[in-house]
Amino acid sequence: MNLLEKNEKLAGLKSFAESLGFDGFGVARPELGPAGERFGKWLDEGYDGEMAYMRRGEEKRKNPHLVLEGVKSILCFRTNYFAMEKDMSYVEHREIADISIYALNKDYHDIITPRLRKMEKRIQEKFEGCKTRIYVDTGPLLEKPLAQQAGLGWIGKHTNLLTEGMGSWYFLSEILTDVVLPQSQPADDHCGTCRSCIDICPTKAIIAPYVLDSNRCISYLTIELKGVIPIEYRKAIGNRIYGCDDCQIVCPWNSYAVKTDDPDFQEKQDTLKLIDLIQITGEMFRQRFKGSPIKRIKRRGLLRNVAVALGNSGNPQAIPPLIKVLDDDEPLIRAHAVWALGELSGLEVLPVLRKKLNNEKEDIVLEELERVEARFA
Ligand code: B12
Repeated sequence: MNLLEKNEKLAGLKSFAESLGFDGFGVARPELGPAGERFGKWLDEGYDGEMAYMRRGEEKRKNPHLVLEGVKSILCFRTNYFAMEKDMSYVEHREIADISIYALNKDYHDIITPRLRKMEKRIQEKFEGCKTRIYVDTGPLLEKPLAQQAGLGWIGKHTNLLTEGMGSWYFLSEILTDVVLPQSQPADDHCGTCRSCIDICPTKAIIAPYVLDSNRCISYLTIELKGVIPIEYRKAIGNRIYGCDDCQIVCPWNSYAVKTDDPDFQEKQDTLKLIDLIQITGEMFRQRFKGSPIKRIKRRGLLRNVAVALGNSGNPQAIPPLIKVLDDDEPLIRAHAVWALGELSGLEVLPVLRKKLNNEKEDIVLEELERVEARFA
């Protein structure tokens, strides 16, 4: 097949991708260049926190040839999920749970995977007998540097991929293939001297331009971290209960973000009250978050985050439900409820805590109790 024919087929694939709801499409070579080394350094510094899967897949992430033997091209796709304006005023509504825009809808893996499968089928029809493999954050692949090479945007100082005239509110996904396809023109960096994302980050997780320490990132702390949220970040978490959008909200390029009319991404923030969420039972959790990415952190993760947010809410009405939660079976939830009660109450909370936790055996809960006792000593 000559280059002209390949370009024609590629144009056909591009319009098919658009019809499936992908708003950006490009081709990268399966070589990572400096991104592979930077990834290794990032792991060496421990910036991956407890995300063991990042380390496990290190070699594959650095080398797409280990993901698909004989890979020649990586088709990269962008899916816009921006359906609602969001500004920093959400932090003032301290009694309302904030959920990152990307997590408001059905889990994006479930939305994008069927689209990728259709795309994969079309590629196999056009290039008979070719090998393909699809990805949407479902395996070891460095999606951002590949998408940058495929011309879909550049990696910003906040470390997300962003695009001129489009912003960064989109997901990435890929199809690896052994077909040699013409490579797209890589995108250039347009962050310039801007530092908005670095300065806004509540936990100062962007420790240098283009370098994120996950251990500090609220997205990591509220989603990926399974255990106790380190005390030094709890106040900064504010009312964010699942992920964080701040570095993207303040990015000047996001003022050009175009809203999507994709029916799968139309869910708006539905003013969930923290005080209601803390009272959610296992059954209610399963029903309310069925199909949502939030189900990933389970009820224990959600209530841990909600307890922290309630501790930051300044709302004394949260005290009774938090006291009730001290009877929860889950030590992680009890521990964060103790902290929240210490934040919301005065000295009078101590006898209540001591009585409720009279038979407490779990170290993580007892440590929180000691901390509150020390605070009022
Ligand atoms: C692990 C992970 C996380 C971790 C770590 C984030 C991170 N920055 O890597 C945590 C849990 C914190 C996270 C958070 C979020 N994530 Co996430 N995450 C991933 C995942 C699985 C791997 C990313 C990775 O490889 N990180 C490794 C490090 C080394 O990469 P990096 O920080 O990008 O570093 C690169 C550059 O910064 C660059 N670099 C380093 N130094 C320098 C210096 C210079 C001078 C230059 C030019 C470049 C440069 O080189 C590094 C290697 O490429 C990807 C999916 C995937 N498979 O790729 C999704 C992914 C990156 N996440 C995504 C999303 C949506 C988010 C959140 C926005 C969710 C939210 N609202 O809470 C936040 C954003 C937080 C942030 N500012 O990054 C999307 C991003 C889409 C986009 N537009 O870019 C992805 C691509 C998932 C997807 N399929 O769509 N995520």
